[in-house]
Amino acid sequence: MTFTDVPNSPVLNRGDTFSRYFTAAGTYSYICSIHPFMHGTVVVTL
Ligand SMILES: [Cu+2]
Repeated sequence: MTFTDVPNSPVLNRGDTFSRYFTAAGTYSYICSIHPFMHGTVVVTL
């Protein structure tokens, strides 16, 4: 996953998991590095 900020994930295969710790509230968009049409958003609230 490529986030609009860092850190990004390595390439993930089916069934893989990835976690990252967000230290600030906000809306973080991400895309699949290989398939840019695969995208999502993480909303962090305090
Ligand atoms: Cu993909």
